[in-house]
Amino acid sequence: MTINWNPLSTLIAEHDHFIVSSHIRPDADALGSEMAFAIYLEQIGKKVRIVNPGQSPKHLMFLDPEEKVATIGHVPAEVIQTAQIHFVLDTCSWKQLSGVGEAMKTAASKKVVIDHHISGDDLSAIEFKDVTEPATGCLVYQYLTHVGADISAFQALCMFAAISTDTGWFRFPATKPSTYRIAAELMELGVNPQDLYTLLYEQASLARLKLSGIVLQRVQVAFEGKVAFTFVAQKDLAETGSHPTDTENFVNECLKISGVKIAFICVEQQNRSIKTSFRSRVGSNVAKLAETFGGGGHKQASGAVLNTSLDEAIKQILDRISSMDLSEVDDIGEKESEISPKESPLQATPPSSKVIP
Ligand SMILES: [Mn+2]
Repeated sequence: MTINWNPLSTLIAEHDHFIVSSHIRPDADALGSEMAFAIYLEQIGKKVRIVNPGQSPKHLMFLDPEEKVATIGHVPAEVIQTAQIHFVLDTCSWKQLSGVGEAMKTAASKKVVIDHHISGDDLSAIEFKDVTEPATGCLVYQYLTHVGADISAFQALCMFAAISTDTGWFRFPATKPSTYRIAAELMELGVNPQDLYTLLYEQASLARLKLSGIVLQRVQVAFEGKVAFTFVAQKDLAETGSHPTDTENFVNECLKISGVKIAFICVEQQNRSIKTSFRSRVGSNVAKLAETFGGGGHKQASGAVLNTSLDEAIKQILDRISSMDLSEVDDIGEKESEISPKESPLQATPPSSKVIP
């Protein structure tokens, strides 16, 4: 699939005042794509503001060293209202645009979406979408090369960060030969993947490392090793001096155990509710599971909040897993011999011992 970029060039040529936005909790694909694209617009003499619905995470501030990215609450309303084109990158969802979406709705600007997500709302936008691309960064790169932009080393870094993170460092199924070609070209433009990897993935605090020790020590498996889980209590954060965001990714560690199909982590919140994240390998649908607790998400990653104790939350989740068929055998064309319907991955004997000692 190749996007016809000419209409985008025409739109840009005919206007001068632009807003570039992306989704709440911007990730490296959102920020990297926005930065690389906005810098290009500036290079060709356009006025551009990057305005997001929420703050950028601290660990991604290296993509915005001059703090160009503003949040919607911190820009005067007329900035959005007077823009001629409002670019939306890496999302096509009103919900994900949050406050930016609200402001967009009343603005007269033309809306333009550059995105790679399958699902989305009708933003009444001109869309430049390619769902076969693993990252919006790939689309921005395509456009910048289409117009022969003079891509700086920093823009290259932004796009490499966008693409490498959305592909799980080039290993997710959406990664394709052209993805590696783009990476190669970005490297030729000055990106050092080793340094970038360190910036992205090797910035843990001592507190987080200690917390991970506690949390991983606690991992238990159930259902004959097909489900792995752990938990974080408020006192663990206090004892290690960790930040609540430090619990991110621990659930993915649980999924690394051989044979595990579903992993979850229960994190006790300050208000004592239990925020639970579910992960699964292809073949099991944890969105269904999260929905039964009033949550939601994707088949492979979902979440829910349970208003109960840690001990009780884990018990309820295990009970629910034992009573549900979460397998997605047909969906992925998995061979019947691998998972027989009789022996669904999640209908095995529940664990006998009490979950939390
Ligand atoms: Mn993306």
